[in-house]
Amino acid sequence: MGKKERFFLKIYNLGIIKFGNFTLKSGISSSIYIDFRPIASRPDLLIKLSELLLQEVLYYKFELICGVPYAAVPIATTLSIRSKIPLIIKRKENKGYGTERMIEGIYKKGQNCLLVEDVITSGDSLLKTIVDIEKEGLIIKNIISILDREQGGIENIKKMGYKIKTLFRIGEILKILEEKHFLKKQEIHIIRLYFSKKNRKTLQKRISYEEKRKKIFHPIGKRLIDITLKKKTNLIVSADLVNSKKILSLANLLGDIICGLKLHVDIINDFSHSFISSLKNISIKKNFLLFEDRKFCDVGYTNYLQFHYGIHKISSWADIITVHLISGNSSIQNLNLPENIGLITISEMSSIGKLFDDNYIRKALNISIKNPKVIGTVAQRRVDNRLLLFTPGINFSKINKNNFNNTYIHPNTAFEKNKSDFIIVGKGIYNSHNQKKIAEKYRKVAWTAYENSIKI
Ligand code: 5BU
Repeated sequence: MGKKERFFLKIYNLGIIKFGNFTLKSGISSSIYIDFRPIASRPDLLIKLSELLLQEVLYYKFELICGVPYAAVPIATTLSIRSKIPLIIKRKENKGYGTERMIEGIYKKGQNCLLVEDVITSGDSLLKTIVDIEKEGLIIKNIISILDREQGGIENIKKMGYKIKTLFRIGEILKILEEKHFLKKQEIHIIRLYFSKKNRKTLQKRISYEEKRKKIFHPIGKRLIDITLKKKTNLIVSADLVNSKKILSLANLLGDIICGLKLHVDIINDFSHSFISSLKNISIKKNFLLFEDRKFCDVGYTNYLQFHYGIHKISSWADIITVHLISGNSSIQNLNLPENIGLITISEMSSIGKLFDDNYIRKALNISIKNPKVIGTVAQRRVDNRLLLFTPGINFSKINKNNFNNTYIHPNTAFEKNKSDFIIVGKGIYNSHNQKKIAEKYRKVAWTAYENSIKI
């Protein structure tokens, strides 16, 4: 057994591998979780680890070192102390006051920085960090990580033109642990199942609507998929108009090519229940669902009141409603949701400067997965296969004159990269001179992108 392997057995004893049901930062679900943070409390092991990592990057030229926050920060710090190469610190989020810098430390534009990561899964969070560092004018050519979970991340990063090395690969360390009898029978079973070729393929592959339908038990989730398959449309139009007649005419015009119409009922100047009943009739005739994007965000009881009472009486007509989880599980537990209404949670918003961070998103996804009334979630990343993923902030053009600080992505990115299931388009359609033509274009592009993404 080599030096590297002996080192791994030492850190394994710190409890860095946990078994259970986890949602990773990338949105992928996993039965094993690997966490290198305990090493930070063992200076002797941190020094050993930094020596092993430095050997890997011996021939790389770099003038700065940066760790992906937070797990890799103590590791990068030790690397910096041992190599005498300066450290810079990448913030996870903007402080919101003072200099608002994302990178702390002393550096000059054009300097070459070595990036240090602990675990690579999909590579998405690493690529986000790279974007932030490159924005500061620094150059990243080389990346070093401790462990590759062998779930496509390394390939994704290499595809973007970066050189990446890892100390360990999951397959090889699990083999050592098994050989040295460090694992219980049950643990070996869980690992084999999770990392089997078939499972790896399913984790990387997008799940088709037919397969998702089997995983979703809520009748509204099933109905939405049935409509989508029947009409070959995964397009939801956001009718953010303040006049009820305009909404009705948009619904009539686009009803045949959408699977859902999304409303913000509280912006309609002339709201009335006769408007709602006309809209409901169109939705039945043309076979699409009505989404009320109320984003309930108060404590449970207030959410309940806002949902059932007031002039809008949302619970009497909506097929689907959106809810924030900012006040925790109780925001959805006490809604007294009728069986024929599905919930969409907001795990992450599309706005520039959003406050959602990885931790919040992970917790929101965990609540969403456990609640059978939740049919899906909104997020700008891939999520667990058991949820339907809805993506707003969609436009053919990324740079949009009237973006009002929303981030826009192309439908292809939503389906192919994020494995989204539905796109939500507002201004891109209702502001157009030819709403029907442009909506049909969004439908076609989105449907083709979905079909292409199943083949990947
Ligand atoms: P747009 O005109 O395509 O930007 O409209 C997007 C709609 O989606 C609009 O009604 C927003 O309120 C809604 N939205 C969003 O843009 N971003 C989010 O993260 C969420 C909803 Br959640």
